[in-house]
Amino acid sequence: MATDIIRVEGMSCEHCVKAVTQAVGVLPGVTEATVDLEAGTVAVSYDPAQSSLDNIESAIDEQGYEVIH
Ligand SMILES: [Cu+2]
Repeated sequence: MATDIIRVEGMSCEHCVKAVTQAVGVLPGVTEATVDLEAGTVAVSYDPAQSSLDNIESAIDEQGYEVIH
């Protein structure tokens, strides 16, 4: 199990929180996705054998938010 904190730009309201939480939450192996709106971060716990950090970042990107490295 891995936990990563991903910085995301463009999340501004509860709609964004829901969109990102859902998009990440449905990925295989993801057990927890928590958005911190104030900090602009998403904390993700996942099984690296099922989803990679790249997959997770792509899912956030597809929702229209920018992942910051
Ligand atoms: Cu929003």
